[in-house]
Amino acid sequence: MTDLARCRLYGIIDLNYVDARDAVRVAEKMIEGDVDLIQLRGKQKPIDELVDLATQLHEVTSRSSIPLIANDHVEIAQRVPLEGVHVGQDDEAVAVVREKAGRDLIVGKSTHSLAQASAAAREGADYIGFGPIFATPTKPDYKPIGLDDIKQVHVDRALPIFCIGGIKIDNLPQVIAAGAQRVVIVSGLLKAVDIVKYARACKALLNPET
Ligand code: TZP
Repeated sequence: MTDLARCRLYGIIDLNYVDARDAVRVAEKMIEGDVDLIQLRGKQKPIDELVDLATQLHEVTSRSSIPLIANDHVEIAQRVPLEGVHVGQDDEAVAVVREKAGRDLIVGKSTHSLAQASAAAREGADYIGFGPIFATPTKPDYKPIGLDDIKQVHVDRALPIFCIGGIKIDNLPQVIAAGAQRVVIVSGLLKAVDIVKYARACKALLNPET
C-alpha cells in the first residue's frame, strides 16, 4: 500500500475540464510533473465509460507506482484493480466502501469543516480532503471555508490532510503558510499551459519533510 504520508501533490483528472480522449496524455504529464496521487472524477459520466477510462489510466499510473483513485464509485474499484476510492459526505460510509471493494484499498473522504474532518478520521478514512479553501468553479455549490482552520485541522490528526479548492501556484505559498502540508489542485493543473512545469513548481513549494 502506498505511503500516503509521503504524498504532497494530488492531481484530479476531472472530465469537466479534460476530454476523455486526452485523459491518458494528461495523466502522463502529471506523472512526469511528479504528482503523487491521481484521481479520476467524472460526475456526469456513465459508470461503464469511467470503468473503461480507469482501465486505461491504471495501465499508465501503475507503471509509475502512482495510486489511481476513483471518485464516488466503489464499483470502479470492483472492476478495475486501482488503488483507491474517494467519497463525499453524502456517499457511502468508509467501512461500506471497504466492504464492497472486498480488498485492501485507500479510502479518502471530502470534508468541509473541522467537525467533518474529525468524523472522517474516526470513520477510518485513510486521508481527507479539506475545503474548499477558496471559491472554485470546480465545486461551485460549496461555500469556501478559508484559511483559518487549516492549522487546527492538522492538530491531533495523524491522517494525511489534503487542502483543496481554488488552490493555484500563485496562492499555494499562502495556503502552505496557513499550515497546509498537502494539496489537491484540479483546474490549476488541468488548465496550465505546461502541466509538467506547473506540477513541478507546485511540488517544489511543498516541503517533503513536514
Ligand atoms: N472538493 C472541494 S473543492 C473541489 C473539490 C472536488 C474542487 C477543487 O478544484 P479546483 O479547480 O482545484 O478549485
